[in-house]
Amino acid sequence: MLEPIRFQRPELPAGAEIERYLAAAREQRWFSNQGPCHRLLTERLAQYLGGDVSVVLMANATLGLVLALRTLLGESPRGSLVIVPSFTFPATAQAITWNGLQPLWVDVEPGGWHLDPHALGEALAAHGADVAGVLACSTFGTAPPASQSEAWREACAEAGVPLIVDSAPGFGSSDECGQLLGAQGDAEVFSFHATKPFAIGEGGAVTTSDRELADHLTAMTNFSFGPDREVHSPFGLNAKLSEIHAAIGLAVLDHFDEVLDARRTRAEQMQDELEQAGYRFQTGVRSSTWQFVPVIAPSAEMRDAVLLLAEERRIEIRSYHAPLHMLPTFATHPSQTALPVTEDLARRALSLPLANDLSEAEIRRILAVLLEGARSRSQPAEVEA
Ligand code: T4K
Repeated sequence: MLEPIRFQRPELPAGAEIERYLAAAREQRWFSNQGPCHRLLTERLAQYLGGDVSVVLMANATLGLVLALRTLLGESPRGSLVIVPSFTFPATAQAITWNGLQPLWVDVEPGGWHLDPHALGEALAAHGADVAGVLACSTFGTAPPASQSEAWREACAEAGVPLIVDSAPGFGSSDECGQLLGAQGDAEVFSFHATKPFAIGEGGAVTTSDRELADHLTAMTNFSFGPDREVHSPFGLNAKLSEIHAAIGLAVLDHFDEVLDARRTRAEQMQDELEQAGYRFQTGVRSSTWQFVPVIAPSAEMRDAVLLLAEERRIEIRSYHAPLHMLPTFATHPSQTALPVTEDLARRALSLPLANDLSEAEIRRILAVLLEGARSRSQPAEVEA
């Protein structure tokens, strides 16, 4: 019987590589609350991003989103609506509702599957002062084209609302100009969860070009204590990254370029073969971090056939999460208009397995399922015709 292929199989650095950094925390007997590993990782991640943004480490990206929304939209936001795509992971919307705000779903554009700038403009115009802010997403970690990111920024500046970008899997991705993610909007949020390319177990970061905002967010992660030991906001909480996770992050960073190379080589091989068979990939995906391999099947029927065949062949190919506006939990929140692109992409979406060490034989097994699954659905239609 064939070995199963898991959707993901994360790796952490070897113990000795982690211990090399953790030794400083042991020596100082300092294991949380911004110890030596935390400080070094903050500095090295900012350098990795080019030195122009500040990095605030978080216990996970969900808390990063909760705090970025709370801080940027204010403790009494001007409206309660946060414009957000529905084609994303539930945590994006949960961070909004945790703040007592409500999502206003907007559509994505068909090429890159990011927040459609045109739909954003319409939503801002239609809802005016009821809009508290915008939460755009790089749901799959791929950078939007520079012009699109700029269009989001301009629309938000014109409307006078903050822009936050959830780029959870995208630490290390760059756009067509080579600009690394991390400088989008007023703040950008990354996840370092085990299943992300920058995998440390649990963790995340908020990046921002605004140093004052970074200091404020840092205090928020630590119960909003100021240097005077006074509590400065009732909304502080504990969102600190521990020293052991920071030590893992430092060890990950030492080999991160190799990890990205390994993921890109494998994903590009799949992309090259699948595009020839009619499967579609996101615009700009070549310089993504590839948390997994997101792909759009030529039709919903082919997508379903692939999922069935994958199960038979013991390969954990997934669809993607249902669009959030279609989930009962979130369905009561308003949509700007119908979301035809989101719904079409979701019906045809496939998420293919990826791992740093996915073997050639495993890649061939995955590709065989996609190529055969697509053929098995197209055959009867051709016969009938
Ligand atoms: N925004 C976006 C756009 C996100 O995608 C996410 C997280 C967030 C915000 C929030 O970030 P965090 O607060 O988590 O930092 C996983 C992750 O749990 C989740 O972090 C991630 N998105 C999401 C896309 O993927 P599941 O429910 O798919 O995980 P699960 O348990 O099904 O595991 C996936 C695969 O990995 C399976 O094949 C099992 C395998 N696995 C998993 C773990 C944790 C392993 O082999 N080893 C492991 O240690 O959500």
